[in-house]
Amino acid sequence: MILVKGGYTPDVIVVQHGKPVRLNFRREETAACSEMVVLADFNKSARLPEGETVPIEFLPEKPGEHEFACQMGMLRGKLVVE
Ligand SMILES: [Cu+2]
Repeated sequence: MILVKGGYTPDVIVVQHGKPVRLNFRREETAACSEMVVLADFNKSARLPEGETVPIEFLPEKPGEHEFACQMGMLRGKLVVE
């Protein structure tokens, strides 16, 4: 579970390559800044209604580091694929 409130908590997520990943985002604020989360390297984005848990699922095929961020790129987190 990634809490979204003025940022992402935790803001570093470590996963294994070759295994399907589900990130559950839960936004606990109404600030417009955080209403979308974008995982650009995987062509994923989602709207985060306040108080709802929203999953983003994808398959990281190789090791590397990727950013997830709000639609403006102000709030940032890092996905580490091992
Ligand atoms: Cu923002």
